[in-house]
Amino acid sequence: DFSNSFLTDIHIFTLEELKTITQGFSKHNYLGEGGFGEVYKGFVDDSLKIGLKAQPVAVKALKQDGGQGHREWLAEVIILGQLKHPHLVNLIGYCCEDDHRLLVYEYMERGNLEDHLFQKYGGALPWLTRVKILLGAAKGLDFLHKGKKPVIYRDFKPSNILLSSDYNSKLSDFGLATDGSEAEDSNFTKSVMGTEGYAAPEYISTGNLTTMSDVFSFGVVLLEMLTARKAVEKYRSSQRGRNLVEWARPMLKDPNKLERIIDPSLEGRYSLEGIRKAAALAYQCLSHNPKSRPTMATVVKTLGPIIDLKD
Ligand code: ACK
Repeated sequence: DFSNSFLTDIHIFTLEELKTITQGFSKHNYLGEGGFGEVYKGFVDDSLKIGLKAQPVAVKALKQDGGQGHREWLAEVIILGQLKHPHLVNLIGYCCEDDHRLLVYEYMERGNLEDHLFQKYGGALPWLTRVKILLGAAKGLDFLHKGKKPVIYRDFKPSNILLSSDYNSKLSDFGLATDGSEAEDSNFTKSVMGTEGYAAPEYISTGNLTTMSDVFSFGVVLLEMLTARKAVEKYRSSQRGRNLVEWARPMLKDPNKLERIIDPSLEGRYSLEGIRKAAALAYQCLSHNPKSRPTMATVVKTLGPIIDLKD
């Protein structure tokens, strides 16, 4: 029996209402596949008479297999139902009928960061837009980490960062987020979950999951923003193909080599001081030793002033 008494301002939708909102989950409303379900665009309008303001929404329908899809639905309801922040995607409501599990979010006009960063939309993102996106995402992570019981996001990567029309960024997909309590009295989880290329080395090798695992993943995305290269691909260095972090790490801390890895489409369109600060920050976030990484609060403090430096 699922009680929503601890949730603030969450609307419970009927399946019928969600069918109306998404025009019967029509293919014209289909946005894409995420985690454990499909996402559709919808529109809440006043004719529904459910007391919600008229607005566009994104409706995620989780897999109906009773397994991972249901677990992800519950994790999202519990976490996003309680945590409200300008840089976490807003959960407007949910539906739970028979084995149907759906989630209704605010609609984010520009979809996810992955599609923008890796050029699905043509023109490259300007450097300061990239910093604005990173700063927003950093504030979202900082908020999660700062709670009485810190929440570890665990799956920080561009496809989980959603963008509004003015490039405000919000974290989405909390199906893997955890306060660590599911692994009995320690943060050592039995199976490593997350995404190759983004997960911290100590998490992959020993299952040790801390807020510093999120900081490493943040460093990977920061590096992707600097280089416009994907973390999961291999890059040649002498005879060996290396992943992005290993390939770029030495050049991040060498001012004479830094320009070799910066996204060429940014050339001449950034302040060198800002790029250097961002590169030094990425280097620290990507430390092998979790204790050498900055906290997300420090990341926020470091990134903020870069926005004030002129292009
Ligand atoms: O790049 P996209 O359009 O942004 O493709 C993916 C797809 O659904 C699967 O995750 C999009 N999506 C997810 N949540 C939202 C949302 N709240 N607003 C707009 N689009 C969303 C995501």
